Amino acid sequence: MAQDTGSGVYLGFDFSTQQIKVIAVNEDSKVLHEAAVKFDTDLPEFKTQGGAHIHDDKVTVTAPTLMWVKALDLLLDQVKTSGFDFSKVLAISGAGQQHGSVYWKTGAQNTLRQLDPVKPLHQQLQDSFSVADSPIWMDASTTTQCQQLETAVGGPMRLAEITGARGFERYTGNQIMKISQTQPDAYSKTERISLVSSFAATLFCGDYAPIDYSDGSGMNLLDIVNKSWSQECLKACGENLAEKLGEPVPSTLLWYVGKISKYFVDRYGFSPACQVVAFTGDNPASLAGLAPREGDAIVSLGTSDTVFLWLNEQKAGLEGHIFVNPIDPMDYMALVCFKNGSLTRERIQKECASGSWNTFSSCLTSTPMGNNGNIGIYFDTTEIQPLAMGTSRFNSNGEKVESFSPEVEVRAVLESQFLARRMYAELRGMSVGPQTRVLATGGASSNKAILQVLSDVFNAPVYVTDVPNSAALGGCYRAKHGVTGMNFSEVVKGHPEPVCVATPTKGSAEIYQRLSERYKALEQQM
Ligand code: ADP
Ligand code: XUL
Repeated sequence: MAQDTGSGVYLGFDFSTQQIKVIAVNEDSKVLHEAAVKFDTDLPEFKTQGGAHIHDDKVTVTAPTLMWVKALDLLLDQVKTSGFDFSKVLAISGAGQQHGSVYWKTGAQNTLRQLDPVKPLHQQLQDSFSVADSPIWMDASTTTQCQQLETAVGGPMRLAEITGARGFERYTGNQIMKISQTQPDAYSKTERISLVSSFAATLFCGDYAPIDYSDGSGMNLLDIVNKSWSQECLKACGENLAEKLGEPVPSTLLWYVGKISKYFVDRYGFSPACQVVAFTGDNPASLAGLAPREGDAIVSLGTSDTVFLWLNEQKAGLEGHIFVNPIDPMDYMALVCFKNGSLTRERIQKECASGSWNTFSSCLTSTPMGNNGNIGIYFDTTEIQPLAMGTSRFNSNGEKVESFSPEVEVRAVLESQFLARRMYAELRGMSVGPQTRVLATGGASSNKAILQVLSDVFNAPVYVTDVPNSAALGGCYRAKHGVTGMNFSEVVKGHPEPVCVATPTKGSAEIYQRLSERYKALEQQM
């Protein structure tokens, strides 16, 4: 293994929807090691699909908390077996899928402080959760709670002004409110509530790690201007909630989090001096991992699709989300998220392209921009904006049709997805044009044919870096930023320059301008 022994090493973890990944980099940002554990296939005993359990009502979506713990056991065992020298690691940080919540049962803190290095974590923490199934970002079951919260603070716009977003079903405050209402006993036996990110940091610290401002912005609970919990929101969501959440902290400052726990020192050979820098959400971590320039728009094509950008100033709105910036807490980050991302593309790939991404790509290259006027909208699960579910197909006359040919279907799913990404991101402050760099990341960013459609629909060049795991890499950079106190631009000095992989095809602007108007009208009908 390419481990360079001379300089320090930083580890970045990504606790994402379908897997946990880790990346190790050296002082020059060179990737030394990468590994991953996939929930569905490496931990089949938890019976997840895409890392989650979709309940019978179709809107409740959870993941077994203990599965994440066991995945970390497996991942670290795997990295250790490969011969990786943990003693060189100066600092770690990482990311978690946003909005998901973990409920630590009274007494769990004691267990965390006394972990036995001979045993895996999942054996010791199996009784530490008061709610066994963590609600995750794909959950859409809390519409009632969103309305209650909005009403409590004076309406959706007021909630957006305080917390950066109107009430969104997946936002953690609404999820907590639901648990406090439907499982009051479990709620009262909860001594601490973590986000997936702070839960992961907690495992490494062997004690409760705080929630950082940036991921904390995805809860409908944080006052994103004053950087403290909003008392009005806390009160509406659950009793003694401030106590259960702990104080939020800036995303970058090291001294709030701490050193790696003795458990990891004894079991894996980490240095006792190894620091843990606050973990954050996967999208904020990706912002760090892509080392963007001002004006770049980032499109992440993972389980969810997200579009996000760095903002110097923010203005509340009802669409999309504003988070505290993970690198500079005085700045902000705008984000729009779409639930029907890779898993929807994957379904169409299975049904129309024999399960092959190559065939899927050929369908894209063999069909024209604009798909001869055919438009399809595919919401396999309830979408975030619009809050709608189901599939609709329209021909060039705007008539509803039952099916498309496989090639048309493949192009239709991408065109409508990217038209929606662009339309909603523009509402949140994105402006794209031929000068904008669109930085693509996430699983589907390895597919050039997909990125060509993205470039055509956005009418902007698309870039990728050769490290597709930007959230995990962002963990490495944030770890280094946190412990060294260097400027962020210094931290990412060795970051590989993004490479342009697609530029807009001639004529795309006009075609997609027209299609965009039609898409908007059809979406409204849904
Ligand atoms: P996560 O949200 O778990 O971090 P990733 O960013 O790793 O997810 O993306 C995983 C997804 O990437 C898979 O569900 C798969 O559909 C998609 N994917 C992987 N390879 C390709 C490809 N060549 N073309 C399109 N999509 C791909
Ligand atoms: C962002 C969102 C998703 C998750 C999972 O608001 O819900 O992107 O972070 O990746």
